[in-house]
Amino acid sequence: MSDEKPRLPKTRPTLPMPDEGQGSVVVERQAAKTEPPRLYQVVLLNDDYTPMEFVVMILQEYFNHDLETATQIMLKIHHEGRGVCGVFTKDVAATKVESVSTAARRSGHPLQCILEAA
Ligand code: TYC
Repeated sequence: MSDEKPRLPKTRPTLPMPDEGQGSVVVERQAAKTEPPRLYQVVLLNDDYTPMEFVVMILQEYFNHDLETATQIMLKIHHEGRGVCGVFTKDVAATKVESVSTAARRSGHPLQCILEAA
């Protein structure tokens, strides 16, 4: 199932031109400006087995956080159960989730990484 909210096609009526005695007024519809893309959070979940160092490495390598920020985010996840790694467009967020999940699996860790609408 798609989590996309339906987006109505956006059109905006242009102002009618004055009727120059022709007996009719044409109302044009013009495509409205493109909306900014929806954003998605990539969230890491806590577990009892993934080493803290591995989570810090993931936050540095895949989300470009420096060591101090990565450590703070990891500790937040450890204490609160979850934490946001970054906010991205849908394709980028989905690719991050896939890359992190693959890296965790390859290393034998149960680390869970999910995507949420921001
Ligand atoms: N709770 C883990 C431990 O004590 C560390 C951990 C932090 C695991 C964050 C996952 O997303 C996570 N080793």
